[in-house]
Amino acid sequence: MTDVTIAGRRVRDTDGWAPSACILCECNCGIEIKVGDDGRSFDKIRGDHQHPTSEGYTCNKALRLDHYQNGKTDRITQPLRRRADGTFEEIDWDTAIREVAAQLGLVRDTHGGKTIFYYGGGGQGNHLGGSYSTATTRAFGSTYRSSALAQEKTGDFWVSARMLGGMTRADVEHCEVAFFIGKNPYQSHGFPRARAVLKEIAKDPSRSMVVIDPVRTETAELADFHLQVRPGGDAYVLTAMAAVLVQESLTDVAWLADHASGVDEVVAVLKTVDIARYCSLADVPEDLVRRASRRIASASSVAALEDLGVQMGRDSTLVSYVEKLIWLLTGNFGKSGAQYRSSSVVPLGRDRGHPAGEGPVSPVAKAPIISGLVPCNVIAEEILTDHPDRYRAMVVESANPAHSLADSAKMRSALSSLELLVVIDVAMTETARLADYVLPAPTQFEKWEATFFNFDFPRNMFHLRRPVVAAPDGPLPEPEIHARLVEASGQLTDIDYAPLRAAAAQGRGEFAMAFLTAMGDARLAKLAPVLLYRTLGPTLPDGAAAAAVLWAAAHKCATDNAAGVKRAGYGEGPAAGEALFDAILAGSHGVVITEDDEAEIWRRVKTPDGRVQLDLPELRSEVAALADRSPADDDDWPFVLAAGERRAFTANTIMRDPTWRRRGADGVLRISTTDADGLALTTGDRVRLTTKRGTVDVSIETTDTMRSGHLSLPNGFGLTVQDADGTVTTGVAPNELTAAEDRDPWVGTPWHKYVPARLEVLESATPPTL
Ligand SMILES: Nc1nc2c(c(=O)[nH]1)N[C@H]1C(S)=C(S)[C@@H](COP(=O)(O)OP(=O)(O)OC[C@H]3O[C@@H](n4cnc5c(=O)[nH]c(N)nc54)[C@H](O)[C@@H]3O)O[C@H]1N2
Ligand SMILES: Nc1nc2c(c(=O)[nH]1)N[C@H]1C(S)=C(S)[C@@H](COP(=O)(O)OP(=O)(O)OC[C@H]3O[C@@H](n4cnc5c(=O)[nH]c(N)nc54)[C@H](O)[C@@H]3O)O[C@H]1N2
Ligand code: SF4
Ligand SMILES: [Mo]
Repeated sequence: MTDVTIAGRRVRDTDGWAPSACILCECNCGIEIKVGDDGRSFDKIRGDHQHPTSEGYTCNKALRLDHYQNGKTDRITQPLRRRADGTFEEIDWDTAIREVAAQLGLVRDTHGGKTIFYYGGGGQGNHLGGSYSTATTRAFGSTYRSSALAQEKTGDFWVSARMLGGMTRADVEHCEVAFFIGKNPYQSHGFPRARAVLKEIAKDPSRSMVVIDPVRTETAELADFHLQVRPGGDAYVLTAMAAVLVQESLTDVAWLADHASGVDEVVAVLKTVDIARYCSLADVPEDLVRRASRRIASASSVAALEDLGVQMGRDSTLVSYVEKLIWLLTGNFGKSGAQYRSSSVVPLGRDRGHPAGEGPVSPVAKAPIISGLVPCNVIAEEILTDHPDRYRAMVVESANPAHSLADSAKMRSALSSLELLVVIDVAMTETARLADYVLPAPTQFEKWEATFFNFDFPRNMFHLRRPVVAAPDGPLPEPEIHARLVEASGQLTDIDYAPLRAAAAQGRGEFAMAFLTAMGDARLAKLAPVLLYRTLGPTLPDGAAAAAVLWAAAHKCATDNAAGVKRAGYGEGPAAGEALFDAILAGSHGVVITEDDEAEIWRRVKTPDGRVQLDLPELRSEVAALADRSPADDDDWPFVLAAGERRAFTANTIMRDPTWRRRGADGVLRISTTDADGLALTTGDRVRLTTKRGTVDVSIETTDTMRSGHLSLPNGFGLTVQDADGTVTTGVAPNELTAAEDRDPWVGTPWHKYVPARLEVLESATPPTL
């Protein structure tokens, strides 16, 4: 095999396999792709053994990535402008950029830049382009933004910031006990080599797995303790577990004395908990809850992972808090196999941790802004109002909010009522179809790309991916789109670039000095990403201009994590930042960026007294108040629907070609065998599913893995793509059924896993209604 050259650059290893990464979940496993003779098709995909964390591992989904690159995806390759009749016309880039910039400028001048809202910035595989968006938003005076993180992780961010000074992760690979709460890593992953690690834990008699999930998932099947909780009962079962630790004197008193504040306040509440009653409210046997809690207490290390089952549940923030109490009361932070705070090239979840009511809020709904993100569930109501501060224009980049946010009908009407909607995407998505302008980007295999989801310990890594195939004529990479928009705003010109370009031509040291000087100018500082892209960018090898922003990020990483970066072999001082950046540029299979020890974790605990904070008074009071409430039962809605389950072949909305799925093509509604028998239903029958927000018809699959009263629909379905024969819609879009107002009282995250529902039988022998 010979090298392949794209635009004069060698991009393939000599044996014809090009290193890249899977872009379908946050793990971003390293892969190698063999491109066919046509220069486009992905003939073969295999795990990349040189990748520092996945080490050759992939799941079934990576092998289907050709459907993203070459499938029926409604790819867009020219900028599009909406005509008065709602159809689109192709326009050239100069026109597109000029008009978009003019219209953003008009909204800013008429209503203020704060009425321009930015959404997205990357899916599971692409954050590099979105990192240039801050220059665009600042150029047009926009301040409010959000992304998918504000419908899943913000409760966790808020609690973690206040208890531990920032986001934590779990070292599942090395733990004695793995503890999964509303998380099914067998399908959804969430840590490297998940299936292999789960199997290792399951077969090792000295290790255990505890799972809290209403479904006997593939993960629960491997567990030693499966607490098959009533949907929405998590606050009770977790509080019962924390209470067992306190009431059976299983807490790590010495560790708490050394490391924690606020212990007495929390212990006082947990002492009063009626464990038997809470277990019965959660519908989990008390004996099982006690045994699981004792196993956690006796372990040398516990890695706990909560995810959407609770983060999109009714008590999500409360549950995030109690879940952390359990591992903190047992001393499971700051050591191998437990929770940690990691290094990062670009940090996520940068919340300052304001107590409730004290932090920034959104302009109309006054909803708390966590980590800079407006809660997704209030976006539509902040548009559909006559409030003077309502959002009037929106830029959506690499996201599909018309499909992925709660209440699609309301979201569609909000997006349609904007004065301006600009969408930057690779495909004509549900959101793009509502846009005034659609700006096409190359796919993630046609450009330099990276994710910022790297939070491993003790070795953390970063993977800058090279293009694998050539982009078609037409699309522009996101950094180029942002640079052109900023330039069209008139805020950056060649005069600003000239000194930096001259310095870059002399070398990185000279560039660093010139860049520092430029950052002293507030106007330039706020546009830094584009400034880097236009000046340092062109000097980077192999056309890696998009990586320019990583130069500053690498320097910051080396300053913030000096010891870890040094241990990873990059030296010290400013030279370490340069060495790290060069390694990232050269390391096409991913590179280790830091080698941490446990002291590093504690150094990152930036709480006021440097100790972990157990007592968050508002949430402690809510734990105490659990005694006075019970899970709601509503005769109108005999079922609870989990809207958006991860299955073997689901992937948010990045995989638009329905034929990518080898199994589960229809996206069936799962229902317990008990309930199906009661309705005389069987797999393949059709039902009408109704929630307060919508009604859909769907095929069912019966299963004995589910509790009676529980239903589940997969995520990523209900996409409409153009086919030679017209349009095809596959399965049900979950957010036709969810309501924007159903959200967490603390941070506004949605209740997608707790949607009250009812069923009618459509096609079956007997038609009763439950
Ligand atoms: N295959 C696949 N993997 C993915 C993705 C994908 O689309 N497909 N998406 C990625 C993304 S973006 C994310 S955020 C992660 C999400 O990963 P997960 O959170 O693991 O995924 P889910 O299947 O949405 O929810 C997890 C579990 O919550 C359970 N659950 C439902 N209701 C409740 C409840 O009331 N209490 C409890 N305790 N559990 C409940 C469900 O039964 C399910 O097993 O997955 C990532 N990985
Ligand atoms: N009911 C319900 N709703 C949910 C969930 C659920 O469990 N239930 N899960 C939620 C979760 S956890 C998440 S993370 C969100 C995800 O929802 P979103 O954040 O909206 O993201 P995706 O569906 O991944 O959409 C990514 C978009 O990026 C585009 N794209 C792909 N590659 C590129 C590229 O290189 N450049 C650009 N510019 N665009 C590109 C794709 O075409 C697609 O339109 O969905 C959420 N919605
Ligand atoms: S675990 Fe599977 S879906 Fe996630 S990145 Fe790896 S191969 Fe892709
Ligand atoms: Mo997600």
